[in-house]
Amino acid sequence: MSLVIYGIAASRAFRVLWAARELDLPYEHVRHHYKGPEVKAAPYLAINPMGCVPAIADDGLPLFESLAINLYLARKAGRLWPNAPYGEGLVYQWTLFGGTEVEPLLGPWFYHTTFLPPAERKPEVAADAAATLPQRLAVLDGALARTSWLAGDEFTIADLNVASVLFRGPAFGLDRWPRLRDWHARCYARPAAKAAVAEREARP
Ligand SMILES: N[C@@H](CCC(=O)N[C@@H](CS)C(=O)NCC(=O)O)C(=O)O
Repeated sequence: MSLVIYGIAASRAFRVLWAARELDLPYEHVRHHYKGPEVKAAPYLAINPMGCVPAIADDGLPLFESLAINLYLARKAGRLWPNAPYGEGLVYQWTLFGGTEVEPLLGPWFYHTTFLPPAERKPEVAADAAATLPQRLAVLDGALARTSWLAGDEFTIADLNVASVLFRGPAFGLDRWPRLRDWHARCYARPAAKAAVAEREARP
């Protein structure tokens, strides 16, 4: 059995590295930079035809899309994965919610307030995202009023996926949603999360 994870920790590969640690999976880490020529070269494009990171090769089987990779790894390991079909439904629901409703807002907000050089920032893009994001965060906060984790009473891959999408959540500010803020802190207090964060900070 061999698992190869492609992509530096300071990228969406962080999500997969966190999941692999949570699942106690041994892996080889190939630190391709998302701006590097290797991610646009044929050998890597055969693994991820989008030419971006992360991707994995699991016993030679290629897979891309960070959140899908995490669903696959958890399902295959049989850990961080609910037993009941409804729990699985919640895992899919929250993962897709993170990827389609939160990431497309938080990403541009972060880019246009912090990441891009000031001359390239578009304040109107950040403002639009900041206007819409609170409704999504309130939905998550409401869910956490019912159960302590997103798919029930145990931490699952849904929590990991959404928390990783919300990596920049504290920079946006989560104090208006105390349950979400506390859940985020609980997710990032996990030893596997701490190790993955340390890795992304050590090797930018
Ligand atoms: N939806 C993809 C997005 C992957 C993505 O955009 N990765 C960035 C790094 S975080 C990248 O490789 N960008 C370089 C490029 O697109 O050329 C996923 O979640 O895996």
